[in-house]
Amino acid sequence: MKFIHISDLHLGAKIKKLSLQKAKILREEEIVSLRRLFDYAKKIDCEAVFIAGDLFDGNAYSKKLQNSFFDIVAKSGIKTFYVRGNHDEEFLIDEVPENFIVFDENIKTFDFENYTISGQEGNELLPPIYKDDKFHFHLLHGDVFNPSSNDGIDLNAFKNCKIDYLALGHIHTFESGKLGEKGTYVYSGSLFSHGFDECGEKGFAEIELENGEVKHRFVPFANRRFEIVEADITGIEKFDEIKEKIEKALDRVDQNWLVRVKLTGFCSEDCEKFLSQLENSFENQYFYFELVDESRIKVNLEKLKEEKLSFKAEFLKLVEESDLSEEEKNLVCQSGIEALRGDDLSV
Ligand SMILES: [Mn+2]
Repeated sequence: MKFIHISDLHLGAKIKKLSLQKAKILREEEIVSLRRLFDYAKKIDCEAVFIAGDLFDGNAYSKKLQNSFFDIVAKSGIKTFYVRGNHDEEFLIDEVPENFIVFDENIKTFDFENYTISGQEGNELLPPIYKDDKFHFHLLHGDVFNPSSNDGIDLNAFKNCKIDYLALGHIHTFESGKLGEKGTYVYSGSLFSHGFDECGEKGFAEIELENGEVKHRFVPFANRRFEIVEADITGIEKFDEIKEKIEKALDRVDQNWLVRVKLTGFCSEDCEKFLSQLENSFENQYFYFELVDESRIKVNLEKLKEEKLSFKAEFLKLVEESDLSEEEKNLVCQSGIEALRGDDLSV
């Protein structure tokens, strides 16, 4: 007997960095992915799908998007249980399909032959009370790692109530841990990501229940992902060499991904960091590409000290004569010169 647990789809979320055209491609792909997910659920004869909140993002999305989603759910015929998240608002449509069950602020339990499914929306959460020895699924949306935060969930309150599988949403990466003696809490992570703050593989949790034994696993699902890679250009001066370094950093990056390359390290003032040229050479190879320069210019302190009538040279001399340790002197010199030059400080 199999179940699928997803969360944090944030359907309709704006993706700020992308052009309108690319954002539209992503939005359309998300609906196609959802169709693929429910097709997969049917293929594995899935008993029920759990959506642990943040299904839609606010209310600034189209009715068409919501219709497409509910059309997929209705056609699948699979029981789909949903608890609202902090980003969910009232649906734009009046009626949801019959097989789409919404939990509200009052805790509620649905009873099936071998298992029960319960859930509750909001912040005033109560532990469920079960009257049988069946397998117990419970759905919540919130943060178990910060119980005192606004969206916090105190796991202690759920430790002894015989929940077997606590299906959670809110945290966008797959995580799981023990709940009480026999139970597990699981974050499925977001089904697809919408920015560089949620890099890496995205997907869902698949649960298998057999003779009272339960197994769950993360199933990578999203075609696209956001990825940040670093290219350290310390000591590199020439444009072609920097390009090569970036190519190397992009070694394992798929062309369908959305990628940010971060230049790091120290280079000289003469370094050929032609950023727009570099960006041009890569941007057509990936669905989205951006280059962020976080490398620093190496300050040649010895050379600066020799400058005549120079504020920088006088500053360096003052530091040298101070009682600071060698390490502290270095740090003060480096950041002082950067500040005098108007650079961002590296320390
Ligand atoms: Mn949330």
